Amino acid sequence: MSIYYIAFGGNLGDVPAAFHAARQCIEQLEYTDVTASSLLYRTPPLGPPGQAYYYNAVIAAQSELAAEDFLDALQMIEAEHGRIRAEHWGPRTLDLDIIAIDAETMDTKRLTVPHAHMQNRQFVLRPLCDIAPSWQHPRLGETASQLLDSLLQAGESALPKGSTW
Ligand code: A4P
Ligand code: MG
Repeated sequence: MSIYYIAFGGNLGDVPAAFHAARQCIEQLEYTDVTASSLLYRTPPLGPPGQAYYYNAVIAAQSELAAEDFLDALQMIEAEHGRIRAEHWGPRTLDLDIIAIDAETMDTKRLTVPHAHMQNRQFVLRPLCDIAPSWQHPRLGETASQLLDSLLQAGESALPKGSTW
């Protein structure tokens, strides 16, 4: 049994509806329970200019699925909710990334865990801190809340408070 932290992102169409549906689909996966959900944040887009603001959230799920099976399931859920992979870091309806799996590290063709960019992204760290502030990054040795503090101390402005969803 592992705890998966899953980041939700999207900036096209009815994103909150896609997030709700995706959370329900994850809850319905075999051997899997959603155990926590962060607040829902509005975040400035990282990537090509001119994109709409994103919605972002993070959930925790307890699962007996192996990591690549879990990734397959997330990619099927993305496909069902109209994910179009056109432009790298471009607009998308629903992006589901595995942020972390307990304190595991993984580097395979399909998976880097913890997610390679999580430590630089307030849109991941802020919601992760809602549900797991003391989760410790196994490569960097810092907790989610320490990583978030580093970004804020480096001068990033804090995201506006999130909302329930
Ligand atoms: N992959 C490797 N590691 C992982 C992991 N830990 N979780 C591989 C999920 N997938 C992982 O991802 C490409 C491949 O990464 C997958 O096939 C998988 O085998 P993708 O989701 O198909 O493509 P992508 O999302 O376009 O690329 P990438 O690099 O995942 O983009 P990001 O990092 O997801 O960034 N701005 C705001 N404000 N909020 C956002 O959520 N998101 C992005 C996308 C850009 N700007 C944003 C946001
Ligand atoms: Mg992605």
